[in-house]
Amino acid sequence: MSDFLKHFQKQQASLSPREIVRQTECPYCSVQCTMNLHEEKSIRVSRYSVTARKEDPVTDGRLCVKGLNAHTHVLDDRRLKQPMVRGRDGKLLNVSWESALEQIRIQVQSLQERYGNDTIGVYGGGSLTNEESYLLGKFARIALQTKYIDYNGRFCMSAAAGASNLTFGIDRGLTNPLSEVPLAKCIILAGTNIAECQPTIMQYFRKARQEGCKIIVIDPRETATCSIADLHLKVKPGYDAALVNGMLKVILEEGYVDESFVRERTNGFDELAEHLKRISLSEVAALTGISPQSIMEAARMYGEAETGMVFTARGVEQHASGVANVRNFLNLVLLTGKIGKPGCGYGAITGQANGQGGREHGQKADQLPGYRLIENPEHRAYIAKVWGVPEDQLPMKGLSAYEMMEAIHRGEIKGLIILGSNPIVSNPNSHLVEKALKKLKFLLVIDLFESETAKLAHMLLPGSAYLEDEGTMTQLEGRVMVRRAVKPLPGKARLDWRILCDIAQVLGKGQYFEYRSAEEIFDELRIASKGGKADYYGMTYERLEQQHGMFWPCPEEAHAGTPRMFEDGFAHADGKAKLAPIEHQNPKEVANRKYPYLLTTGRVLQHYLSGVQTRNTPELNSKYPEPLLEIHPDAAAELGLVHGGHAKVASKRGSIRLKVKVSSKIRLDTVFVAMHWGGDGCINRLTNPSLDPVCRMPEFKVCAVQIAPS
Ligand SMILES: Nc1nc2c(c(=O)[nH]1)N[C@H]1C(S)=C(S)[C@@H](COP(=O)(O)OP(=O)(O)OC[C@H]3O[C@@H](n4cnc5c(=O)[nH]c(N)nc54)[C@H](O)[C@@H]3O)O[C@H]1N2
Ligand SMILES: Nc1nc2c(c(=O)[nH]1)N[C@H]1C(S)=C(S)[C@@H](COP(=O)(O)OP(=O)(O)OC[C@H]3O[C@@H](n4cnc5c(=O)[nH]c(N)nc54)[C@H](O)[C@@H]3O)O[C@H]1N2
Ligand code: SF4
Ligand SMILES: [Mo]
Repeated sequence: MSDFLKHFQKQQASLSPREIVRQTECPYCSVQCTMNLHEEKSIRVSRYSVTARKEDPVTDGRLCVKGLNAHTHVLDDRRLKQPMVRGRDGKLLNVSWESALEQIRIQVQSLQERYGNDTIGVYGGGSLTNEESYLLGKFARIALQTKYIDYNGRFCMSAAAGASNLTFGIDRGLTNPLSEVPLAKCIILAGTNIAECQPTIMQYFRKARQEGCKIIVIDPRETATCSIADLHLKVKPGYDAALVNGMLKVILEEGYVDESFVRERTNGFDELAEHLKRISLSEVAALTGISPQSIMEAARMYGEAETGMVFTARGVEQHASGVANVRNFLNLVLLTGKIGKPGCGYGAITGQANGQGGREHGQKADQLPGYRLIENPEHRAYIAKVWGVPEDQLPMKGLSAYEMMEAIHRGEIKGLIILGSNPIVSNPNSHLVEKALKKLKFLLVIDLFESETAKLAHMLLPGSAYLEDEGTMTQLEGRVMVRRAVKPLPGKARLDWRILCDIAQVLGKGQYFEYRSAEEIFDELRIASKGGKADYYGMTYERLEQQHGMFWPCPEEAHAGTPRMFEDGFAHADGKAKLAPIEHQNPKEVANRKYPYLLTTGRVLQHYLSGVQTRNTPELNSKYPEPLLEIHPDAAAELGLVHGGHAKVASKRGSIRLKVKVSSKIRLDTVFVAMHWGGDGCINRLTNPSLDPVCRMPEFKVCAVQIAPS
């Protein structure tokens, strides 16, 4: 009997007969805190509540406010419970599954006959299980035979992934387990607001600090995470690479380079050293707004420490130079030899529940399962064999998420199927996205709610929430965990993976999608990932449950998994990592006379992403019911704004009206707005869709704006 079952039975024995307790995992952030869902049955209704699990492998029995309230939206009566089709009058009508599937068949086939297979696009998300991410990629390539598939992780992880692939030859978010954080003697937290975004892992950093670790936070705002900082560098948004060049120069000149590590385990030192000679600390200070003394202090803290870790998140990554920004932080790690050892490593803190697994198994435009590449002939041949199709039937790569929206706008894609994302709220330059989605001849949305995007859909299908669905999720450490279903689906809702199989069936491709359970999909995924970079072959549901999750790569059933990466070598052919000189680039928009302030965007504790789930959770929404414009008191005074008053904020692309929150915690030249609202509260009406040349990440974290009282 598995540990999970034993634990479950023990719990049952200690409860009243009407109370049932089942283990589940939070649907929100990448920590994937496990929790107990209590169901108290009375004659007519069941009451649900949640408690933390002391046995959780990561959180030591902690949950944040989102996790404690996560079940609320799942139980909400506004959940979609029936397939719906939009009538001629624009109203949604309930239809049967048979009728919905038949209409999907007609729409897809007639569009593809007329405009070719690539006229249908697919758009996924990082909340989906590994099994669903895998299936969505297979669905696009086999059932629809379209090259157009991408997902919201493009906006999330792509810059860090791009940098890790270039520097290390592989991309796993955290190179070391969180349990090693307290072994670090210096930690850099750059553009990551852990206290609000992954609150239950703050304990590791607090513990490190108690053990004498120095913590440096790099953020234009003094966030809640700064409560653990020994040094806060209030960088100007968009200038991280410049700041790191300054730190690297100090590291090099003051002798903090680990020479034997650099010699034996890296390439590219000479070019980097040459580049650093040209860096001037006073120029860096002028660009970043950080004094030369603070730059030196930070470099010395990290350089002197015997062990150390660097973490980045979206603050550094969501830029048109996101890959370059992260690569410079990796230069810091490599130059000082702080990787591949206990308490030494790098971490890109993943965002979504399955942000890590979601980027490994083929829902990305250029990717096949196991982190294989769709344009690599050997990779194509292997996956074609697993799927039982001739290799030339697999499409080549398509476009990134925002570029797909542009292709829709140009009329090159006429049908779109969205599973688990709300792109009209989360894409940059959302005016264009709205126009594009309205041009579609067929928009199918599979969701839990009628999201802002679903409001434009021709057809809506009721999908499954985390309590109802089963599958594996790969959390931020690279640990794969099984999440069991603990509740039946509401109304006529269906499991997300089942819906994909049903659509494939009516499209005449049912023979490739004959699964009876998520576990069967996982068993196919294991084979598809075998020999790939993200190798899951050695994991089975049984092993995963017995061991409270396992770290990939895990190439054999006898393999224990890989908690710490790069102990002996990196994943490039010669086993070495690549140092790279990084030239600082200005953000695509800098402050100017017409648009004198810099807008940066991000998150608040109570809400999650496009807000569909958390705005539908009264306990969370009531605490932060509308977007706020965070602005420095001196800037507010100059503009004539008062706390609680309203302001109009405009960029070149659009404007919105927001309530003002005056705060001395933000830089004078910068304002901050959270991303969790659609419609008139959607900050993405303003954001800049300039994309990173390597990973196609948009510049969510900086654009130029003007502000006026309203
Ligand atoms: N409460 C909550 N938690 C979440 C989420 C959520 O929506 N709400 N979303 C999840 C997801 S998908 C993600 S991706 C993660 C995101 O987690 P984070 O990346 O930590 O969150 P953000 O708020 O987007 O950005 C982090 C910080 O970057 C700073 N920043 C802005 N511009 C710059 C810059 O140019 N340089 C630097 N160094 N910093 C900058 C911002 O001030 C902000 O404090 O959180 C996950 N957890
Ligand atoms: N300005 C700005 N924009 C940003 C960012 C930023 O920092 N600033 N961050 C970016 C980042 S990091 C991310 S990750 C994206 C996220 O952006 P989105 O993908 O748009 O965000 P979500 O709110 O997660 O959208 C999920 C949708 O799927 C539904 N859903 C949730 N779980 C399930 C499920 O299991 N099954 C089904 N069928 N539906 C489900 C929800 O109801 C919701 O409608 O936003 C990006 N946009
Ligand atoms: S939102 Fe993240 S930290 Fe909070 S309970 Fe859920 S998984 Fe844990
Ligand atoms: Mo994200």
